[in-house]
Amino acid sequence: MATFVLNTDITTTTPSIEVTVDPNKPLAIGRHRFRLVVVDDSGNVSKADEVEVIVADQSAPTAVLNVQASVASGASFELNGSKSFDLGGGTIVKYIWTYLGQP
Ligand SMILES: [Ca+2]
Repeated sequence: MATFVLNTDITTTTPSIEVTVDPNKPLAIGRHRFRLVVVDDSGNVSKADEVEVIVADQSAPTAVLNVQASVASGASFELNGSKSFDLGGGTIVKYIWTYLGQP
């Protein structure tokens, strides 16, 4: 477990490391780069290897549809999806409405 700070080296004697992310401070959506340099027991230092990982919103949003319980015959009314929400760092950008007829 390690909390990485931008451009700050972390040294370990083990060959793997967890990038510990605070769920309340997630990495931004998009590409993030990491670098590894290794040193042998004679003190020889490798060239750097770098990778990119893509942090993506992989969670589906949740639709929440509200409407008043009853409306007068012939009156227009509003459907409201503003309580819908998205997790995983994304935002809702489209609402798709469908009339399904009478039950
Ligand atoms: Ca999402």
